[in-house]
Amino acid sequence: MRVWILVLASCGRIQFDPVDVSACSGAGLVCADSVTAVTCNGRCWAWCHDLVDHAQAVARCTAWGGTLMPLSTVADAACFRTTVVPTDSPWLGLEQASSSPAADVGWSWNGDGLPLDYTRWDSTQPDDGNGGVEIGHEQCVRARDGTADWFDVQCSDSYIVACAQ
Ligand SMILES: [Ca+2]
Repeated sequence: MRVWILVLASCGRIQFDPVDVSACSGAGLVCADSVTAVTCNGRCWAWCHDLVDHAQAVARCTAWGGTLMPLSTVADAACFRTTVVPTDSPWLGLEQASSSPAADVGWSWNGDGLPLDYTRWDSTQPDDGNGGVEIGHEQCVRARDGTADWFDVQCSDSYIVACAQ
């Protein structure tokens, strides 16, 4: 009987506490600069001020065990600028499929291919570098310092690393 109770307690913990935020740590996120780790909306977020291109930012977040700054829900987006990266210009995990026929289509979070439930583009974005037509120039996204709004930029540009588990 005692064993059965322990099993139920274990299942309950897994169901109601999917992320052990008490264990939130930036350990494993490779940065020359110091790493900041905080919890928000039940997730662990970590970032540093290293300036790297999009591919390098993705690789570092993956190695840490997370994904590049995912702001796919209103709740997660609310963490940004209030708790996670209050200033500075981080990469966001938004990517555009290379076959997209226009600047404002084909976007998904970390390449999952799912439609966006929430967007916060700057009023002038996405513009694919003012081209108006998607020609593959700006298929990654960052937030500009001082705003939470999204700007499509070239993936070869350099911005800071920010991740979430
Ligand atoms: Ca742009």
